[in-house]
Amino acid sequence: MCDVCGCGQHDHGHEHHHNHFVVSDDTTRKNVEIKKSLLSENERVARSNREHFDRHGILAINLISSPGSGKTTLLEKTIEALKDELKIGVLEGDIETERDAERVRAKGAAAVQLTTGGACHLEAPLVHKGFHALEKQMEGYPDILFIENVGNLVCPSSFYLGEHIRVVLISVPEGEDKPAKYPKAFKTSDVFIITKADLLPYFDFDVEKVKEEALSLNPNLKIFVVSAKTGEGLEEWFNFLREKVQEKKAAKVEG
Ligand SMILES: Nc1nc2c(ncn2[C@@H]2O[C@H](COP(=O)(O)OP(=O)(O)OP(=O)(O)O)[C@@H](O)[C@H]2O)c(=O)[nH]1
Ligand SMILES: [Mg+2]
Repeated sequence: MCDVCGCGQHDHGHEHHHNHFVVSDDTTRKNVEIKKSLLSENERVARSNREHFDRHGILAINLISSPGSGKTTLLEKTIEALKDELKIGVLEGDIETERDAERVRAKGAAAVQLTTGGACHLEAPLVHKGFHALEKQMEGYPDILFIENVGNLVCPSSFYLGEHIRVVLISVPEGEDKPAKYPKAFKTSDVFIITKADLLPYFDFDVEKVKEEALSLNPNLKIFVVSAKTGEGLEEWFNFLREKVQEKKAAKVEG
């Protein structure tokens, strides 16, 4: 699948029956070493991104979910609601196309599309580059920077981008077993948003059970249940963002 993080390293393109989990040859060892050095280079640039955001009092939020969970739709609603009170910038991560950047621009936010050309997650150096393009576009700094990661619930959890808040989203049709099956996304996030709550009557999705399971993985998760369609839960999300932006600005003044 992705050549960068190594998640496709066993895709040899032929039929075979080896057990990959016990293979320990030279190629495997080299792949692990390359992955480790990529992760540490990523970490170094992520820290420098974070310092840059802190210096300018910018609240950076990284959104992670499977394709289609409703990341861009939630951003569209958020921009509509907050654009008159906050400066909003968006970095849109996708494998291909400018579509999500066009969608959020149409709602009034500045946006830069980051296309990974195959990689299934964003990395800190691309965010660094994209943020400078966004600064130029905005002729200044945003109050909030949203980074919409590539639709994928696995690999983005391993790559810190310099964000202050990591948000994981699961939509109701995806099923209630997702926190347990994709624990890293939940363990490394600060916020969990259950999206498409308007579809609850049509699916076996027990919200309380899902919340409980997510909290058993990470007791510090702040949880929202929202519907972009009916507006349910959105005001709580907007208030949370307002509060966090104020905290960030106050920290900048004190610093
Ligand atoms: N019923 C319902 N549909 C929704 C809601 N939010 C988003 N959708 C629909 O879900 C689909 C995918 O939404 P997107 O916002 O594009 O999802 P995404 O997570 O940005 O997708 P990728 O960028 O491809 O990963 C669209 O058809 C949306 O209209 C919601 O609250 N309720
Ligand atoms: Mg999207």
